Amino acid sequence: MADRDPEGLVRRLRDVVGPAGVVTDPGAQASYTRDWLGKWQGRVPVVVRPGNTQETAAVVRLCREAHTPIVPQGGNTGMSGGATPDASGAQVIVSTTRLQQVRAVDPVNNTMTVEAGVVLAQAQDAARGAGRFFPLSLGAEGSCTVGGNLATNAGGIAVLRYGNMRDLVLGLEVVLPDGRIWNGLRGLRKDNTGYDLRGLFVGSEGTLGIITAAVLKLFPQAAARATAWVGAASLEALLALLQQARARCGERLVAFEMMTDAALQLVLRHVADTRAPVAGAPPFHALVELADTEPSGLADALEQVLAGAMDAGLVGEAVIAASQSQAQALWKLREGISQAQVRAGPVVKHDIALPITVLPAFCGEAQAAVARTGLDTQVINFGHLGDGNLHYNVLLPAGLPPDAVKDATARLNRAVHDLVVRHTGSISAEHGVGQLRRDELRHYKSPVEMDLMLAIKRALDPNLIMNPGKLL
Ligand code: FAD
Ligand code: 2HG
Ligand code: ZN
Repeated sequence: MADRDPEGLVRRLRDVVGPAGVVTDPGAQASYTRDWLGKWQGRVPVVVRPGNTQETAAVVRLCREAHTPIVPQGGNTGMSGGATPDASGAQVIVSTTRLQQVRAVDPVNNTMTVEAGVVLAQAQDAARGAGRFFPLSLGAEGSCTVGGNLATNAGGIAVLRYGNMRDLVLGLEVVLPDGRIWNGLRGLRKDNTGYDLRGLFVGSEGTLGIITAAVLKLFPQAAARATAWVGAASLEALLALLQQARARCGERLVAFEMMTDAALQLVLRHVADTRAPVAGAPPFHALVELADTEPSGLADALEQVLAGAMDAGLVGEAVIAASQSQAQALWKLREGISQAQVRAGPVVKHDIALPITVLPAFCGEAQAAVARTGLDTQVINFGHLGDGNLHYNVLLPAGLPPDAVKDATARLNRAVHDLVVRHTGSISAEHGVGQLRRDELRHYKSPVEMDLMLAIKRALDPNLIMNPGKLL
């Protein structure tokens, strides 16, 4: 800790947030200082849990005075190590988990104002309670927070229809690195009064300030949903199906998720109560979902799209969920992939975005590039096909020693990311950079872009106390 009197700082922080707002016992800190994947482990003298925006600002001011870096943390479900402190013991975690208020829901303006520590599923419930729909949805929605979703610009399964978190936010309240509060909680769809400050904080991964509240967009609730699973012989066939579904269903198409058969088999092996949705083992699978505010006609529309695709030879086996529980069983297969990977062994994660046109060529070339490393690997390729976002993950043998995992990670990152950049893609689509991809970012971003980002960082956080070692 840069502060010469860390105990004094902890005492002053306790004075601000009360005894319930500080965690100093290392046992009780364990769930904060380690990430859920078990990749990163940090050490802190204290986890601070302010109860409101004013307390958060006071905490930031105290840390700034004590030259003590802050690691903002929400639900700690991130995939890139952004919320895990370093091992120096010189940083403190500021957890938003007590910022729990749904401050307002306005069904006429179609907005709600929620605090950063509200869990995503609770935000969805609050919208539902007012007869509206908040569309961000992802596997961790039972524990990730709205603040974390904003700070990582989270994506998930409905981006195709509703966009990512950046598209779903109208206003922000942020505690700045100097302890001032920026109140930008405006529920406006039009506001051209200068630079896009809100946009700066979305995706900033805790490096520019602590988001304490947000105004989020709401949408009409769907009256009907139709969900199908299809098997296909190639990625090209799935892309053709995607185009047809879009052309016929328009905005009713809300999700188009892809997984290879290797990914499905991993889930069937490692996740309880799962079974193969279609006969045979087609090399590619897709989970397609339509939703509409009109209660009737949706299943027919889906059936027609699939019948047309079958006639054209695009898909083989297909199944349409006949009930909500069947739909849930299909989603369980898709959402079980992360857990199945954890159980299978060390995995090198690639969260990449490409123009969907180049996905088939990319996948062929990436398979060859991974094979050329000569490593013992299995590619687990899946993702949000409609967004061009693949989780092109590579599984390594269980029990591989940490040094060998590190070496394999560096070689596989280079093999996959070189190809991504050659195809004008992005090396971080939705999980952020954190500490996982920091070196990769520096390797691939142009000097101009790095300069611009560093200039923004220095302007907002000249003392470099917000989440050092992450992103930049
Ligand atoms: P944390 O993990 O606590 O923090 C993430 C980053 O945000 C850190 O850099 C942290 O410093 C910063 N941060 C957190 N809160 C604040 C704040 N209030 N102010 C400033 N900075 C802050 N992500 C997707 O995008 N799409 C998916 O489909 C998806 N699926 C997932 C499935 C599973 C099973 C799991 C475990 C994770 C998944 N994720 C997915 C990743 C993760 O859930 C998201 O990144 C989520 O947005 C992180 O929220 P969090 O509250 O847990 O943030
Ligand atoms: C998903 O799409 C998540 O399921 C997690 O973004 C991806 O486990 C992963 O790599
Ligand atoms: Zn994803």
